[in-house]
Amino acid sequence: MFACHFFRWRPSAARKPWQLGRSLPPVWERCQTWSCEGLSTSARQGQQAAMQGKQVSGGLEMPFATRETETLFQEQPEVGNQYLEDALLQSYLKTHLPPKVQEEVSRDLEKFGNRLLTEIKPLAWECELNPPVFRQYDAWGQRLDHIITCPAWRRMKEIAAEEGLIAEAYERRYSNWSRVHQAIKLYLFSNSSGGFNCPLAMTDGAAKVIESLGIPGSLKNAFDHLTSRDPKKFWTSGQWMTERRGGSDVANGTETVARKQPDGAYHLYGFKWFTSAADSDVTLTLARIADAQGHVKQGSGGLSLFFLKVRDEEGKLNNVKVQRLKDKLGTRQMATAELWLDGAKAELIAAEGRGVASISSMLNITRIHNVIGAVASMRRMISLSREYALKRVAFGKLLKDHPLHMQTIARMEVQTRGAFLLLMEIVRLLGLVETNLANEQDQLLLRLLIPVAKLYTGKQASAVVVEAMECFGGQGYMEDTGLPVIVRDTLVLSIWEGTTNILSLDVLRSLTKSQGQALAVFSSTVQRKLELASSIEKLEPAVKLMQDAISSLVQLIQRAGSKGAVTMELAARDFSYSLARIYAGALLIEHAARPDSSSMDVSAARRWCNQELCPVAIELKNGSYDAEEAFMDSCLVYDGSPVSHSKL
Ligand code: UCC
Repeated sequence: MFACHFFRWRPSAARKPWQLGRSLPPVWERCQTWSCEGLSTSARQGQQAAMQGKQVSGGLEMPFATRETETLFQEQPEVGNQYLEDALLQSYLKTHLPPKVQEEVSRDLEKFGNRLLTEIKPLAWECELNPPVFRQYDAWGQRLDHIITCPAWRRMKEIAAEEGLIAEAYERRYSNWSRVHQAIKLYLFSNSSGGFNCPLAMTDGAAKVIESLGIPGSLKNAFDHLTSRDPKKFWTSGQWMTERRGGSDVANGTETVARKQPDGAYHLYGFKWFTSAADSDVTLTLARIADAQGHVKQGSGGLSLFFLKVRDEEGKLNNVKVQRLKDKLGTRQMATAELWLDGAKAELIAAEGRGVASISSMLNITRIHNVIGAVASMRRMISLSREYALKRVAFGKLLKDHPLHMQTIARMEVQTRGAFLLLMEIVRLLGLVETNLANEQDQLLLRLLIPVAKLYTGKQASAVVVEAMECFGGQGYMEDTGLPVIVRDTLVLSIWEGTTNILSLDVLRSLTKSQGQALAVFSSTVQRKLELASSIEKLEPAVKLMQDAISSLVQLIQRAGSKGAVTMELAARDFSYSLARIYAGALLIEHAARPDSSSMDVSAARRWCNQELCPVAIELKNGSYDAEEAFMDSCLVYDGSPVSHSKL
């Protein structure tokens, strides 16, 4: 029997106002404290866990009807202050930040870590239990299109402002380190945000676009709201990009049309298929400007970037109609909607026809947030797994004393460490770029590493959270433990903000645009990091493996370059994985080469480098990217009839 007796059934009649109008799954309410990690504990539980084996066999002697079904039999895994419990995070800050900045940032993070535990985590669980509902009409048939969010969700918005989760990055009080500070706060916030990390990602992206446009006068007010620390003033932004035919192929699939008005504003007409956090205050979106004859230009060059407020001063929707809310696997705390734009008043904010290029600074920011979410999910699942291993007895001993179990968690830990350092490297570079401290090489490296990290950590996180779920046995599959929420919310990370294949093609795009320079910078940066470690004996094997991987990569580029576009496309994903593994390997080695590094740092670097660092070289050798293999791919998929091969 699972622990549903810790929850009390509330009939649907007792729903709260924000739950009206949608058939909700049963609402379970906690009898005791709100906690997404599950059950409350008592002092006796440690003993109970140790006695567990005895109870199970002993239970057979006891008549079932008299057994204490109300008694907890397993102490729950609980995490503490996530800043204080993250040794790698602390050592990163100590190594890289100037001492005074490190001291202040550390103090803020510790305080925030406590606030997360005491105030924010319970709100996150409330958001999970009370997803947004959509009320399209009132009782008298009047159209409302009201997305009703729960009080906890709205409180998250206030907290985000109070904590400066966006502001921190734009105030730049720690110069180039402000981005690192902000990213770490978001990383700590991510798993306790009740899905509010999503609107924050887009808000950050919108602020970035406005800043990159030089904060034009017409957008100054919006920029101030998006970057405000005042909860009453703070706005969030959406990113309305996806249309029915254009999830990935935005350039060709966008149908929304913009008609210019005599006052210079535009009215937008179209249908947005996925709009995340549709309760946001403002949004950026793409549309095709119609000429006097009503004609629009197709393709990427026909797209322009617009800013609009979702509601007017009175709270009336800006000629936007909500068709319905999406029924998603995860991120259910957050309202994703289908929206009709029926003359929505908007402002053209960048050069006509430069929509994709202009919104790409938003994409790069939201992709970094995606990496933050991925690393945070991995870290949270590992923290819970290791806690559980200290409390759960199986086969007569605690899980922590089973070597195979520890090996499983250690492997996840190595993956998470690599991903964490990759994230830190990207936000470090972003901080340099934003404070004009970056050189051209830094900029090229950042452009290349964003898609690499997004695609790689999205996949890593999905694998790690599913693996970690197993560490709890059947409990990992139980809704009321909160663990499935983390799993569901993580699985989206390889899809939104560009799927793995689309991001792999973006990696190639960044290399092509730089005419190979980005790869040269990548390679020299990795080499530099390895040199720092070359005199450290314990790291020698790892350094050697990395050097072999880089030379394989260089040879591959020379060989594949002459093979044409199809080969490059087929190799794109494996190539991107190779870049991710090599770069993260270099970062782990660099971290392990610090004078005050620990044996765990060395072990993590060594283990990371023991995996296949350059899978693209192996696949090239196997002929996986040859035309015949591509033909066979199609045959395999269609069982002998290669219907899609003509396109190659
Ligand atoms: O909206 C979504 C969900 C929101 C939820 C956010 C929460 C996330 C945070 C999570 C927290 C846990 S999902 C929507 C996702 N959609 C996408 O990501 C779109 C995927 N598709 C692509 O990325 C494609 O590659 C496109 C749309 C960018 C391809 O468009 P084009 O027009 O075919 O691409 P082009 O022609 O290559 O690029 C046009 C211009 C070029 O500049 P110029 O003209 O100067 O040469 C490119 O260099 O745009 C530039 N460009 C970029 N620049 C394109 N991509 C980039 C880039 N990433 N960085 C810099």
